[in-house]
Amino acid sequence: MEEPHENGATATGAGLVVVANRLPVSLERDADGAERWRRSPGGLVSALEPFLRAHRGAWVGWPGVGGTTRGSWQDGELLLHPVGLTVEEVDDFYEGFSNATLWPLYHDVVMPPEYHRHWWEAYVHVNRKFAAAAAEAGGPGATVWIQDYQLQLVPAMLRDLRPDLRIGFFLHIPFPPVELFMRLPWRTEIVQGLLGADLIGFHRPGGARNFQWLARTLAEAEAGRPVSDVGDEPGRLTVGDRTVGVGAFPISIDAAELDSLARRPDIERRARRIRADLGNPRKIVLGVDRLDYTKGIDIRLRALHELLAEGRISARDTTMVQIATPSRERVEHYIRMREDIERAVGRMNGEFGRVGHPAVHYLHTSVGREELAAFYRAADVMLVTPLRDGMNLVCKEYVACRHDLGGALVLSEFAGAAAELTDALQVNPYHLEEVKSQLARALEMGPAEARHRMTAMRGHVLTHDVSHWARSFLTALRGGAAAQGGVPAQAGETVGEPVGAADRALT
Ligand code: GDG
Repeated sequence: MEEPHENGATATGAGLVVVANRLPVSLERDADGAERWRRSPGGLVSALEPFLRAHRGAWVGWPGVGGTTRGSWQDGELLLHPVGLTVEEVDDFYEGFSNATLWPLYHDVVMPPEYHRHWWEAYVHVNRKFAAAAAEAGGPGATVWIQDYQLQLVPAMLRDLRPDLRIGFFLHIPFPPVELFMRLPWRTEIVQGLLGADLIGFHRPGGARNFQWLARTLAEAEAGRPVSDVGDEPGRLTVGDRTVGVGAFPISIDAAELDSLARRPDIERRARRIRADLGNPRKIVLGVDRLDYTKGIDIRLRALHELLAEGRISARDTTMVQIATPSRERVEHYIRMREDIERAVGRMNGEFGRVGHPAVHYLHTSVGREELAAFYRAADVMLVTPLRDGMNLVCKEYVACRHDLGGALVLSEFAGAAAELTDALQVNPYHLEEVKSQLARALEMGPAEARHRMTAMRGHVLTHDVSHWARSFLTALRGGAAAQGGVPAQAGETVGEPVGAADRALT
């Protein structure tokens, strides 16, 4: 990465701006106070960065360390525009309102959300900072794409500052059932904040429909075209003299990149080495998650425990690996959940492990991307059991890595991905007996059935990749804004434009 340098590019402004809680680079501070920038890899970054670079675009976000302030800088073709947060803002806006109010509320209240007025005030204040930074970064008539639950007030704030902009918003987590959303003391403000966008995207049509209902109920929006289950054409709402698109845009991964990574001989060798290091068990079961209470790690451990206790499987020939990436380590619920999971792992190993052969290998760490691909290649069964998940990219990554058409996927029906990966062995994670029986079935699945299921899932994942996601959102955003240029929104109207050369740069 180019060494950051101050740059005056904001004077003219970018034509395309992404606004996300985090920048695609993180500032890290050593114990002696020295600061270093590190690229933070991730699906969103790899999807949007080439596209942004092709447009000489800008990325607005927090650099990841409280208490730093610095100006924007150019990184090659990309303008990075940091939003500095104080340590208190990180506590109240990020760990508080974003991760201890909105995150559990939007994930079916699997943990009780906390409602604190000073957290909300920090959320409003920080959203205003992001809106101001986006207003500064965008050139005349620019397209601005705001990402995720931390920034739901930014669309309306930005529209007030810069009515010339075309504004899109995408929510990466589930949008909750209306009964749950209605508990939020600041529900109207959030809905009004989102309605500042020209297009609001969700993973699933159900979330988009919930939002349409709430917008009509809380913000006097008028119903336009309903959200349909198929196609990229969004539903519509009318707010005053504006039209707002509301639709489902299921996110995905860079499937081709992962497919070729997994085919590399060194990754194959590493996968064999992993199997050997685990003692060449007959079956390897894998879980890969951020250590989060929504991911159902406890459920899969319980299922494995009971299968072992009932003698339906044996720790002599079945080994589980759980990679649990550290996450939100200062939030109370996460501290307790980590203790519970580590206790469950310890109990299982105490009961079923042998010297040198634990039943569960638990890695509380983040592994490199190549290592991750090798684990996906090595695993006979992938367990993805969230209680609720907006999409879940891990299951798509597993599928992308299985060019050998081997391996079985056990997938929660409450992950957004379940609507697409219908050939997975689907489970209700609240139904322990079902999780057990599907896990047992996956462990016994014959190669012909595995091949049949994996072929169907790969057919979907390799054709519906992250570029497809970004392109369909941005195309709908252009069409949506164009429709507002004169033609009033009507049920059944056609939106969307041909994909231009700039959009093709994404692929
Ligand atoms: C949110 C929504 C939605 C995990 N451990 C390691 C590692 N990872 C990578 C995975 C995957 C990503 O992190 C996790 O993505 P998920 O989609 O599974 O989950 P969230 O982080 O909760 O993401 C989710 C997503 O946003 C996108 O919209 O799908 O529903 O909650 O890419 O591979 N990567 C590496 N080492 C690890 O140890 N390299």
